[in-house]
Amino acid sequence: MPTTAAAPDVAANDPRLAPNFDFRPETFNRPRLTQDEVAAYCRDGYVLYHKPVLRREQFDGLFAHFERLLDEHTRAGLRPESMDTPHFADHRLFEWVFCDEVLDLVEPLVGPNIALFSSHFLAKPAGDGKRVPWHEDSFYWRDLMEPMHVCTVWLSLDPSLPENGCMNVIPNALHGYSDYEDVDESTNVFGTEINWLKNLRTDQVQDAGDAPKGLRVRAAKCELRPNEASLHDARLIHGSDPNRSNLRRCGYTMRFIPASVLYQSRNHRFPHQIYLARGTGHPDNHYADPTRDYPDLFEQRFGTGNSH
Ligand SMILES: O=C(O)CCC(=O)C(=O)O
Repeated sequence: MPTTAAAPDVAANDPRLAPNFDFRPETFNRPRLTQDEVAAYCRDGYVLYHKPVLRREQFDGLFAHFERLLDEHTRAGLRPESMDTPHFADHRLFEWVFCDEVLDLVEPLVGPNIALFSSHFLAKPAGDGKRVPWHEDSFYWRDLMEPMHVCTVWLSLDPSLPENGCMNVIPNALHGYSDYEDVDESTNVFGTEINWLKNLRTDQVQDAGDAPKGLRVRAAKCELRPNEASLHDARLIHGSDPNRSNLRRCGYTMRFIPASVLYQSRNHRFPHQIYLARGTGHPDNHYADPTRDYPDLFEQRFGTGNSH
């Protein structure tokens, strides 16, 4: 089925465009997730965090930094969606990736020993932003770690709305290892998709007749203001529609694993490395140095297009 959703433009005075800087005295208290939020994540495989993630100056700094990186990236002729593993080439990003405001958000979900698995600026330009096929991250990462335990913080840098292709999830769809088919990479961020969901727009998902037995198949939209986030489990089915609106959509995905996970780097399809963020690591893992850049590694990955 073709993906031809009409996406209306977003008005400049739309209240959903304003960054969430609604700070309260308890905003940065630990733990940053309530018991209900942790329970929702465990049950549904994701949770929406409609509270400020970063302090105002941190968010503004990250946003300005991203704009500079995006400018360099697109001037090199590359698609905005393909800003994968930028932290390999730019260790200044660890100022945000390893800040307490982010790590305190994932600690209730992955525990006190935390490693960074990956990061990606997934920017969909206004007008022709690509679709993200329905997928489970765990399918692509299945040989890389034991056990499979990745929590992605999807930090909204731009407003993330149904109109501009916000991320969508199928709550509680946590099988993790579905069957996949090829899709067109000229219109999709990567080239494979869960077969029974192939090319379905978010609003068509509830009609999909081929869902595995017992699976509740209604997609939920992860609508977020800038400086809010979603957190999702690697096994969750998720994806996003194309961006045909007048508004860019960018999320910074920061993917964390418990540091006790054994990471099998030799199985990675692309050159890759992990970093210890907090606490104690697994004795058999090698952790890269977050105070330096790895330009050679970044070059080897350059152009591969996505972190899956
Ligand atoms: O940004 C999107 O639309 C999808 C993101 C995604 O697939 C992920 O974070 O794993």
